[in-house]
Amino acid sequence: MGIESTLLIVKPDGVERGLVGEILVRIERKGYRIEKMQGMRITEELAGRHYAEHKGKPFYDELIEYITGGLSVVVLFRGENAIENVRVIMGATDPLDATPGSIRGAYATSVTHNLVHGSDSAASAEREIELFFGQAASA
Ligand code: DAT
Ligand code: MG
Repeated sequence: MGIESTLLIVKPDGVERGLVGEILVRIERKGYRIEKMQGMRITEELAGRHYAEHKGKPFYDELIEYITGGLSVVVLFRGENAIENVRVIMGATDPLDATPGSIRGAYATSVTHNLVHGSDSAASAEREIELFFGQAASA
């Protein structure tokens, strides 16, 4: 709650499909501001640290292959209740469950290729921002 920072990733399918602008504009128009942004190909090492909580799950290998398979755009958004609101704008993890007005509900068809990542808690946001932008960025 309050003014928060959160990490959003437009995953490789979003970049390949030319949806970066469409995705970011929804979050900007809701009221959040881009503080940092970088295009990068996420390495296996970074992907493994980012998705450490999912290690050992049946979808883990596919997830790592997908997130490292092309260019991603990594964004630090900041504003009032940013963490929870960005998750709402993204929609549920499985696009079948996502509301049609959400990013995943509007543009994604598969739970693997679900276009975006967003931090799911204050602890995750702090950890992920540090991982992608370094400690100074998460203050
Ligand atoms: P979210 O990305 O909504 O935070 P998560 O953290 O539970 O969801 O999972 C991370 C990613 O892993 C998710 O965006 C897509 C993939 N994933 C999750 N559950 C899956 C499943 N049952 N089958 C295939 N991929 C899955
Ligand atoms: Mg998650």
